[in-house]
Amino acid sequence: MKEQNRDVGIKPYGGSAGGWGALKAVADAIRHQMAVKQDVIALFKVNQPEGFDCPGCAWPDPRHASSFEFCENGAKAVSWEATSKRTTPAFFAAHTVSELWERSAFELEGEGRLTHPMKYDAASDTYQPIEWDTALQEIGALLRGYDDPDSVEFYTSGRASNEAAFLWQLFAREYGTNNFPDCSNMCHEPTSVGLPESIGVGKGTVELEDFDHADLVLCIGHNPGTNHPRMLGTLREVSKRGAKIVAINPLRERGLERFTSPQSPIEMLSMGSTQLASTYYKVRVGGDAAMLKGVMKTLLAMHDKALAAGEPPVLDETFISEHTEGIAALKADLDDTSWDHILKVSGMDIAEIQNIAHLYAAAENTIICYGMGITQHQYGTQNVQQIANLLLLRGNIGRRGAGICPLRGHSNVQGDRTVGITEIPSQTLLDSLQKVFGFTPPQQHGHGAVAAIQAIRDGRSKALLCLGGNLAEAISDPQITFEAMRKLDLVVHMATKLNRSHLLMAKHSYLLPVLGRTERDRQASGDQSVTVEDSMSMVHASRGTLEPASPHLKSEPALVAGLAKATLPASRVNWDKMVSDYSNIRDAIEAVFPAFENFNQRVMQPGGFRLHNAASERVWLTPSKRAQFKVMQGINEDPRSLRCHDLVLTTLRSHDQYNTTLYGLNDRYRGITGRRDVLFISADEAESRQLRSGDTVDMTALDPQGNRTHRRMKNLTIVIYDMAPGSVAAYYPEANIMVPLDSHDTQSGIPAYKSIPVVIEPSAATQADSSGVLR
Ligand SMILES: Nc1nc2c(c(=O)[nH]1)N[C@H]1C(S)=C(S)[C@@H](COP(=O)(O)OP(=O)(O)OC[C@H]3O[C@@H](n4cnc5c(=O)[nH]c(N)nc54)[C@H](O)[C@@H]3O)O[C@H]1N2
Ligand SMILES: Nc1nc2c(c(=O)[nH]1)N[C@H]1C(S)=C(S)[C@@H](COP(=O)(O)OP(=O)(O)OC[C@H]3O[C@@H](n4cnc5c(=O)[nH]c(N)nc54)[C@H](O)[C@@H]3O)O[C@H]1N2
Ligand SMILES: [Mo]
Repeated sequence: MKEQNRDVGIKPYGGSAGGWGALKAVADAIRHQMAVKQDVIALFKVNQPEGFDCPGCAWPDPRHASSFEFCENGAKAVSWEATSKRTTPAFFAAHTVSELWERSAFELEGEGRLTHPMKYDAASDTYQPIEWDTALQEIGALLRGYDDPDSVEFYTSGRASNEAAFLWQLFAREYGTNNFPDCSNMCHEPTSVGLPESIGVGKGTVELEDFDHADLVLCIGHNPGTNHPRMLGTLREVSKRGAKIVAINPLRERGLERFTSPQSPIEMLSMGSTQLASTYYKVRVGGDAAMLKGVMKTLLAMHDKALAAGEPPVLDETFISEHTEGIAALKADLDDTSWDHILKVSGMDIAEIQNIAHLYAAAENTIICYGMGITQHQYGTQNVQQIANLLLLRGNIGRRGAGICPLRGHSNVQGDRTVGITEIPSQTLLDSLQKVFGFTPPQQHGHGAVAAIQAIRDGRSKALLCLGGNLAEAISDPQITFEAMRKLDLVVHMATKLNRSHLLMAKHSYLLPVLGRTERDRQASGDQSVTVEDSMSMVHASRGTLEPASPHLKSEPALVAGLAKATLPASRVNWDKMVSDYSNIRDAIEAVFPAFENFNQRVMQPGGFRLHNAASERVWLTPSKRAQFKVMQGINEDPRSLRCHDLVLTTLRSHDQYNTTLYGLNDRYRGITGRRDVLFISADEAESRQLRSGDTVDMTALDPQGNRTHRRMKNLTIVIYDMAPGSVAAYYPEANIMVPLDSHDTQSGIPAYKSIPVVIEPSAATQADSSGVLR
């Protein structure tokens, strides 16, 4: 770092990830921010056979884990839900919606758990309590009144259990639509769309045990210290075994560099730590595909050279000829891609790219992990496919210690997809629903998240029902989205805590409180468990142990069933039976999806079971029954990549947030305290603009032609950070105002949250807004 950041609240972080800092952060958070009672903490049974699944992330548990694996951000996620604070009818009576709108996201959720079903009253501009039955009947009547079922949107956030999600899609499809915007559309859609074309399966191929056998783990575009902290324990083992970890990320993230395991008394007491990434490469924001192509180009050259010298081949030629298609086209594309282009777009040196290729060639088994740094781009799907290409070149899919590992987001986002939350259902799924339930599901495809907002904006969609989440704040372009939402006829939110989406009032607006995953779910047959699927296709049970936050809460499955009954009086589904005992829902899931054979029995095994994954066994479910090398289309001609805008903005999560939920205003590992109105930039980029740390700037988004737009963030405080050239970073969701709704990956529709061309200039104002809260 060339210069110390001099402003208050910005100080480089010197420690490792984890360690005493993590323990202290949890203790502070639980005591102060989250107001969790001591006796409740004793009930935490996270990720244990008898307990609830951690709502924090989708990283799997080590098999047969007997003890609670400590994770700072998991503890925060649980405590945030287990708070003793309540958002009651008295609170809503005392504050108009217009007044609440002025509050920050942090303040809104900070009010605690929702306790009663509420309905908006326009005359008083307040939410008022309503009886459950009245609410359900009113919503049912409104839904029955729409001529076209496709004018209703059914949103899902990825915390919903398999049971809730399955009933949700059943309700929507019997109602008559495939409109399933969901958080996956903003997250790993490029994985769901890109991987089936490449390897026939839209999921990762590795199991946790594969990390015990890998020689090389490439971590591209994810930040496990904050977003998947339990992964650090796995990486620590990899590193201790002497295997290599290589990080490729525009920002130097402490969680990829060093870790002190709170599970290790020796590391904790000696203040020691384990090095994670042996090498760290700073790729330019949006430069991954170019970097990957550079690595493959090098690999091909190494292969030719080895063959000429009579040395062992670098590529796995047997695997390529027996299992794949398209190598010639890939080679031609790599030949056509100039080093000049690769270096310019990736922002890396040729030596760095060659180094990655040499490490990859030297490793027997390689796993590539990736997150939002790969997916949330204009070319997110093609980025994912380039990763698959690189793995296929050396046969690194479908054998022990090797494979592709997308790090999923929400704890059950993968499971929701598996049980039918998709706007592009397969014919097999639709036929199967018809066979099992006897109604004809709609055949035409529905809306994903961006398409849903567009339909609402254009008045084609009239109603939005949200099973959790905060769609309005999570999606791009709040300028368009907020206005669109206010035009709806009906909006129904099923939620645990108050957020900004709930304050965008439709003609008829309902806010319905649900049980969280930590809470006991009592139904007619007794206490219920639900099930979830992690990033590695492991399905296991989760049973809440805490007393519900209010006696008026409904479980998500019960609420969805209630809505369905109120909407569809002639329904073919026995909703009461489903809800009385969730085993009946699991039987129905098994009847529709053969992969869930013996579901109720297998899920009772400690640790659950793994869903079959054909690609892991080298069975390729592509049309030609072979894995496909995919050539990038469009990018070489695209002005966006060729022109190489001077600065590209990426949007990030801080250490103190869960998506749109802010736990606090700190970002410990990046050295930020008490604020979020910052812009990360490298020392060189700052110097070339005569900017110093602590200066304030205004940032303007550019359109693809490089013209200025009206999208602007003002008074951002410069933070000099060890990061790639040509790149700047700001926090999500504040920076969503910089992303136009129509700026998304053409294949998967994912908003390009992480490739926004921008310019920055010194602020007109001399003083930064130090409240740390941007609205
Ligand atoms: N505590 C906590 N846990 C979470 C979440 C949370 O908000 N808080 N969210 C959950 C969800 S829904 C998700 S999807 C996951 C998200 O987990 P991640 O995928 O880790 O999410 P991000 O913070 O968006 O960004 C990831 C990393 O990508 C890097 N990056 C940015 N742009 C680029 C690029 O162009 N190329 C490359 N190579 N890297 C880039 C950033 O520097 C950052 O380190 O975490 C889940 N877990
Ligand atoms: N710029 C930018 N935008 C992004 C991203 C980014 O990296 N950059 N990331 C994207 C990603 S990966 C995602 S996944 C989306 C997140 O999009 P969402 O999943 O829609 O958003 P969350 O912030 O996770 O939702 C938080 C709300 O969920 C509700 N909630 C919490 N627990 C429960 C529960 O158990 N049941 C129910 N019914 N409700 C509950 C609470 O009311 C809380 O306010 O955002 C996307 N937006
Ligand atoms: Mo996500």
